[in-house]
Amino acid sequence: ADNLAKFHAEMGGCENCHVSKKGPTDDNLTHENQQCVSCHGSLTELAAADTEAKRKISPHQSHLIGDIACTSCHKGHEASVAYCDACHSFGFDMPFGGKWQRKFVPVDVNKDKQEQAIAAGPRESIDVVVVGSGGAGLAAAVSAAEHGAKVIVLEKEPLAGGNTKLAAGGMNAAETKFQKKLGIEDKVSIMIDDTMKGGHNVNDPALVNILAKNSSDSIDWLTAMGADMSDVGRMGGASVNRTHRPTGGAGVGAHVAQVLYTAAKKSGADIRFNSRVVRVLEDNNGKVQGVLVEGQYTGYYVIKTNAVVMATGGFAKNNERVASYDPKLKGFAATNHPGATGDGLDVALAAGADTRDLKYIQAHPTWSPKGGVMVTEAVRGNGAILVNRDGKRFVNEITTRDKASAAILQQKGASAYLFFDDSVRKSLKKIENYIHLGIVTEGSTIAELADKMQLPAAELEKTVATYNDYVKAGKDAQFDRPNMPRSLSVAPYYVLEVKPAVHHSMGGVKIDTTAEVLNKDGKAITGLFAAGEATGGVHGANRLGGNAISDIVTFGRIAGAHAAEFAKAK
Ligand code: FAD
Ligand code: MEZ
Repeated sequence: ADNLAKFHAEMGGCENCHVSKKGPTDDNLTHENQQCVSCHGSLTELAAADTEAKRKISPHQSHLIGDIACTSCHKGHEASVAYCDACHSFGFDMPFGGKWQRKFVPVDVNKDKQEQAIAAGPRESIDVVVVGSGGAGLAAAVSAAEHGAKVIVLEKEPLAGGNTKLAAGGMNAAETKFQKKLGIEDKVSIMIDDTMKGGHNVNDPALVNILAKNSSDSIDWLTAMGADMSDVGRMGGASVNRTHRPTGGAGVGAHVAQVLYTAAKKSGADIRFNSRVVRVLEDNNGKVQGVLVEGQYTGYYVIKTNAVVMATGGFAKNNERVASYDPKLKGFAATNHPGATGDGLDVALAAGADTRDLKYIQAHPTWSPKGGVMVTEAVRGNGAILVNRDGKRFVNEITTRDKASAAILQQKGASAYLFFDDSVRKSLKKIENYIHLGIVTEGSTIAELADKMQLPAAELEKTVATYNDYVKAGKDAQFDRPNMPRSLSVAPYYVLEVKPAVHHSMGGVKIDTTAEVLNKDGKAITGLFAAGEATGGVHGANRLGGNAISDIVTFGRIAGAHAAEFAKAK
């Protein structure tokens, strides 16, 4: 046997995995995954066995969320590939394993089959279809259910969470109960000013207004569902600490996405994986009538609905597309999940949506080339500094991302080193993940660390001593860094190499304040809503760290509520 399917068929025929010889009956591969678990054990059991075997990194334990199907990695009729390898390179020894690769397949392939499925008519009907199971989609699904709608969520990837599950640093919100408890004085108006300034005033002020005004309520909404958003830190471009995340500074995205996923499931949402929406179907007047789905195993089919929420995220992982809007980013790595390719944008464009700000694409300054992962801005927010190959600081570390990325690219080798001490490590749980991944170098003294990294030891010691003097004086005389929460003087010390990677597409489809998608005449497309990174206008030319999670929760809620109300009124 040269693949898992043949291997299993030799033991007991196709029915070893499938209900019948005809193959899978749904795109979640529900029956097939039950078969895997019944023979091999659950993910939790397999992770426990990995711990017993003292594997440092277990392929069965991760930051991924939701009900992770065995078939996300273990494939029957093709080579099995660890999903983690879309970002990492763990090189797990998988049975019948292959190398991670993903080719972008445009949404308009197989036109004939698509037309046949449309001609066959709808297979089912539902109040609201949500496209995408990231934070915006799941928030929309929960909110639509809260407003009385029955919901189907369609997700093209084999698992939930999109980019949301990767979010690290936190969610921005102003005038929250958690800020109040910590004595942080903030105002909705300051969040608006920071967001507009960070976005170079290219943002749609009406959308920014909604973002900031609803941010505290969105924190409360998540908290009421069981989220822990009690730790408050600072991201670049913010005037005050307003970035909310779980206790101790744990990653925000996997937590929020899991809370929303659980709530969406509880609300009765039917979440279908391996299910790509390739077309929004409209009548002759441009009113939404349904969606055409490309089920990876069940083929093309139509769902009838009058209300569709496009929550398909951005396109930062599609470098061809990125470079077509911003040629400077050609060849750059990306921080994003593999599904961030922009097919949702193509679907919305075909449905007549207008777009804005597509040329504004953000590079995150601190991506680790060693680990293939983004290192959260919260590390800098909590006190880390950036140094170059001469061991010198060169920028206000918590300036906005466009400026920090540009400054790093100007350094020798177009990369920099993130330096911090043990007090920073202890202040932020997320750092443990980077240590676990083996991408951080440790030294018991600054000189030892510098030697390990081939950095000039005396210069690095001088840089750190000077920075510590600034912390004491409360003023960064060199780069005017506004927040210096702690001096860097507790051994051991840590360093990792970082460079910019494509992170966020600020542009997307145009929406109004009710999350309705607008066409080129500025009119709403009846029944089409959108939220999250798929949209443009909230972040202008440059997004502030922490504002995306705020955006997707608030606008996801708004889109879900309006879609449900619209469906009810039909
Ligand atoms: P996503 O979460 O990306 O979800 C979109 C989903 O739609 C995906 O699952 C995708 O597969 C699916 N999809 C796409 N097209 C189709 C289709 N045609 N049919 C069906 N499904 C489709 N922001 C912050 O505010 N704070 C942070 O700390 C933070 N950290 C980040 C860290 C990383 C590593 C990354 C990559 C981003 C981070 N961001 C952060 C940004 C933020 O996570 C994203 O902007 C946000 O989560 C996007 O949410 P979304 O729901 O719009 O899209
Ligand atoms: O908003 C973001 O993208 C963010 C805060 C990322 C991070 O550095 O953690």
